[in-house]
Amino acid sequence: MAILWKPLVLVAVCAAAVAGPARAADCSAEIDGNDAMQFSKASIAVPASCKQFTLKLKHSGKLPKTAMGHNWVLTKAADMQGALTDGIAAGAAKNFVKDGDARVIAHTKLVGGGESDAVSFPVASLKAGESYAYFCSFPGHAALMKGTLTLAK
Ligand code: CU1
Repeated sequence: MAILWKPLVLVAVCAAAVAGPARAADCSAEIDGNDAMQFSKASIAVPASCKQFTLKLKHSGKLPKTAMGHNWVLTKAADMQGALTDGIAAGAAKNFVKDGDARVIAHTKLVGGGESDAVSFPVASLKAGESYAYFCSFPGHAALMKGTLTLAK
């Protein structure tokens, strides 16, 4: 009997190996912000095969958004500082994002401990080879809370 089932196991292992790369691209990512002013990811790769990409932001801490609020803002890396400065000036009521800021590709609202928010954006708004940055625009947070986003092949 032992000789009979061995080829079956081999077939199953091969099938799993083939299924891996062939499965549909993951068109979403989840990122965590915490009470220590940290994001759980330093980079995100968006598969080019996705039409829309969804980012879910979760605040895993306990502090209220007035003290330790987090958002997730996406811009070109070169636009980050300008969008950040204008976002901070816009204030908490605007989620620290300037109204109609064309540099901002996508952003969530500001969330406090235990809260979450999600944003979807068209992958066509990203260009291959361009360097994008995501960050939290709550005053003072972007020094630590930032990462890079790229369009993956
Ligand atoms: Cu933050």
